[in-house]
This record gives sequence, C-alpha cells and structure tokens, in this order.
Amino acid sequence: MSAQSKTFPHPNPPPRAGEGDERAARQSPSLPPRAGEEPAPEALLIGGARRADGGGLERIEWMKIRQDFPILQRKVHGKPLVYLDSANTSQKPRQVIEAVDAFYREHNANVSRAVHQLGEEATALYEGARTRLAAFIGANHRDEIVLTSGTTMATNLVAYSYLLPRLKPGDAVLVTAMEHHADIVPWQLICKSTGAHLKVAPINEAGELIVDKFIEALTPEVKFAGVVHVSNVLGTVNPVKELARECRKRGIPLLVDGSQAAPHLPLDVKSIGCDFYCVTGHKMCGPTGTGALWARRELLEAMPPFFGGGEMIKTVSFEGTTFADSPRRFEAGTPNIAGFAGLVAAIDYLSGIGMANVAAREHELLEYATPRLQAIPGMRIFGSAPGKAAVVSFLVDGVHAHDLATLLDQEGVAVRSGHHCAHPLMQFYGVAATCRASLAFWNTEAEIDAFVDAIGRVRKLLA
Ligand code: C6P
Repeated sequence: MSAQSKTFPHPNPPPRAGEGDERAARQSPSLPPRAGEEPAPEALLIGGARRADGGGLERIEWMKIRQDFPILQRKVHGKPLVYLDSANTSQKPRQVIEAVDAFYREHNANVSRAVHQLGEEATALYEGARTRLAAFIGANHRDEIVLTSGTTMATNLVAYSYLLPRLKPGDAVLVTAMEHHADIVPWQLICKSTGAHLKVAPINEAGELIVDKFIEALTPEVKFAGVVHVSNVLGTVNPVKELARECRKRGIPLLVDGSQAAPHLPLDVKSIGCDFYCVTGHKMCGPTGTGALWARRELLEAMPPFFGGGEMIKTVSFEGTTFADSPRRFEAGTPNIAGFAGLVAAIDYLSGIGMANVAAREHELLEYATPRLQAIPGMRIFGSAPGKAAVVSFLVDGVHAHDLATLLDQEGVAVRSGHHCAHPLMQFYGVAATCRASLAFWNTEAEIDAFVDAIGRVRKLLA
C-alpha cells in the first residue's frame, strides 16, 4: 500500500482518490452550507450586511468565521487587537493550529525515508500538501508542484536552476517597477554572473503597469520575465493573462509571483498561461516556511537540481550522482513537514470558504475603508488601480511612517511600515517608507472604524 492510500486518524488527512478538497474544511461549523443544504437563517448575514446572492456567491457568516482565529481574541497594550498586516503574514485559524499540533502529537516522523507507520503518515501529509496546492492553483498535475519554504525559495530555485544555465552576456530579464525584492534580487545575482542585465517595465502614478511599455520591452534580448500578480504595496492586480500571452508569442518564459494573489483570489495557472507561479503558505493562513513553485512539467523536467543532499537522488557514488525525477530532485533534505501538514488544513479551510467569497468580502472591506481613509486630512494613498486587492499603503502629512505605525500599535492596531521589500517602488514615489494596512476576509467594518479613529487620535497627538 502506498503512503498516500493509507488511512489514519487526523483532523485534516490528505484526500484519497475521489475525495473532494473541501471535506476536511467542512468540519468547521462556521463554513457555508453545501449546495442543496438549507442555510441556517443566521448564516444569511455577511459581516452585518445582507448580500443579494446574484453572483453565485455563497452566503457566509463572516463573524463566525472570525471566531476560528484564536489570536484575534487577544489584547495588545490593553486594546483589542486590530490586525491589518495580513500581506506580511496571515493569522492562522484553529484548524491549521490543530493540524500542526496533531502532527507533532500523533504523526511526527521524517518523510519518504521510513517504512514504519509514522513515516508513512508523515509522508502522506507532506504529499497531501502537494496534491492540495496543485488543485488550489489549477495545476494539471501534482508533479508540477515543488514544495519550497516560500516564494523567495521558489524564485531562487528558478534563478539558479532554470536561468543560470541559459543566460549569456547581452541577454536581459524583464521585471516591472512594482516588484518585491524576491522578484528582483535573484535575477540580479544571475545577471551579474552571466553578463546579462535587468530591464524594467514602468508603472503610472496610480500604480498600474503600463502594459504597452511592458510589451514594447519584450525585445529579442529578453530571455525571461518576472511579474508580480498582486502588488504587496499597491494592491494592483496585474493583467497576467495578457502578459503571459505576449511573452508566449515571443517564446519568453514568464514567472508570476503569486504571493499576494493566492491568499485572496481564485487561481488557475492553466488559464493564466504563465510558465512559473510562486506561492507562499504563511500568507494563505498556513504555517511559515511553506510554499511552492509551480512550473510547466516540461520545464521542470529539463531543470537540474539547485542544491544537493538527501532525498533528491536516485544513486550516489564517489564517481557521481543520478538524481530523482522532478519535483523531488528539488527538495533536498528534511522539509517543514509539520508546516505542510498545517498547509493542508489551510488550503482546505480557504477552499471551504471559497476563494470567490474571500475576494468578494475583502473587496467589500476595501470599499468600506477607502473613503474613510481618504477623508482624513493630509492622507496620501499609494495605488488606486481599479479592482485592486485589499491593501492600502499610505502616509499622513507630517507624520513619519514608522512613528505612525508605532503609535497605532499603542492603540492595538497592527500595520506594517517601511519599504515593504520594494525599494524601487518607494523610489518611484519618492518616499523612504509608507504605512500599509492589509485586510483579510475576517476583518470587520468595526475594526476599520477603530483603525481610522486611531489615525485621527495619532494626528492630534502629533499636531
Ligand atoms: N511580502 C510583505 O509584508 P516569502 O518571504 O518568501 O514568504 O515571500 C516573499 C514575497 C514575495 N513576493 C511578494 C509579492 C511578497 O509580498 C512577499 C512577502 C511581505 O509584503 C514581507 S516583505
């Protein structure tokens, strides 16, 4: 019997053939009813408002979903926590916390090594994460998923395994002006050692990619392009399908950094048409140190290993080594098995809510927050692309971003301040840092009010 077909008691075991991904998530009492089930009357409320259910969205009781997140009950500096830093790392529902706990209590062993029961259980959980991630992002096959520690590891894997052997002097890598450092620095390192260079497609003041300029920049020396799907600073959702189509016409492989898209939007890498897609588990309600690279199978199969060690080989002798097939030849050493057990639960959790519902709720919260923030005197918001994700970067006249974030923290409000690992974007706007509030589906209108009121108090304090 293979490890994957084995059954054992676990709050969120990986699916067996024919089992739906939503099964474990449905264990949550706060999740929406299945199609055909009668919703409880109180489940018709969405964050206090009633939604006309015309768009095929399920009716979700968001206030009950919120109760799945134990950390939201705590106080910070004596005030109720208002966590607006989900783009940095998301909070975790109890289902994820319990899955990690259950892993160490009941299943802890190393993966793919031991034939004993615990080893098989640990392997099944780890491989379950690969299966779940493949389904979650719309991959054709689970073997297109390399499990990594996050997006940073994924882009570095592509840089060293795919790009390094291919670039030569005079070649170029195209990125956009809104990239995170994880989608700049790895390419720069490879450019430095190959004599290639970086090209940058510009954005406009609203924080939108100038698509015509991106297409114009796809000249013959460009051998690779990297684009963020959703900007972590601006919330801009890039037209990745169109960009992929243009890259494909010219035979240029495109990597899409989906770190900020996977937690907030329904995804289908097949329909995007890109070549590589990266996700990071800790922004998707999952544990830190988990994530994945998706790549077209033919690309992965042609890529050499990036680093070597245990579990990525077929044979080793002092004369030489033969390597395991992809994706395992990219997964040397002991991975974050407990983390991936938690990621299984996280993906089940998000799938149970439905990513279209997550996106709709977060859009509703953004629509609530934006005019209230804009009404604050001296407020400057960075990024106003239509259809942007629920991220608001801002500055208040005369107040340093770090001072504002520190004083908001005293009010129990957690926002991020700094360059957000996007130095070039800060340079574009001519600022050293911004404050950033990033919303999640479990935030509330009341929290947004508390945040806006807290900014008002901080302004008065500093006036
Ligand atoms: N952004 C933020 O506060 P890792 O660290 O590998 O999990 O993710 C890196 C990363 C890559 N791309 C984008 C678009 C990202 O937003 C991030 C992480 C955090 O915005 C920390 S800088």
